[in-house]
Amino acid sequence: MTDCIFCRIAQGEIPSTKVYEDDLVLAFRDLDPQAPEHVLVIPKKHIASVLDFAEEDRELAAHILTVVVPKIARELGVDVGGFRLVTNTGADGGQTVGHLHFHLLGGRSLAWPPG
Ligand code: DGP
Repeated sequence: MTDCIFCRIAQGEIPSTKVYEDDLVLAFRDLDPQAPEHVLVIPKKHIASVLDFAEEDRELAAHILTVVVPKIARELGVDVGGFRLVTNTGADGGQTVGHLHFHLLGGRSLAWPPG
């Protein structure tokens, strides 16, 4: 989708600070970090939100959760102290970009519940 900012980042049309990339997934630093480590993990394919994962995306979803997120967490060093993985969904969930993304936040003690 050419009007999707994260599709444009995935295609390299908009610069980002990459922390991980493979054929299916890109992870880059959030423009407005809410923690010392704040990375966005996105599928390169346009998926609007976690509600839009289709049957054909099973391997992609598993890849993100079982390979990509643990690898990034270990590389950032937040696996030891802990971190938060969250995907805001829809207006009440606070989603502002309509391309599925997982926030990986760490490097400080995070409060709960979120606002
Ligand atoms: P959400 O509110 O959950 O949809 O999160 C969207 C996040 O995306 C927000 O934390 C700011 C970040 N963001 C928006 N535009 C850009 C951008 O152009 N570059 C980067 N690196 N992050 C962006």
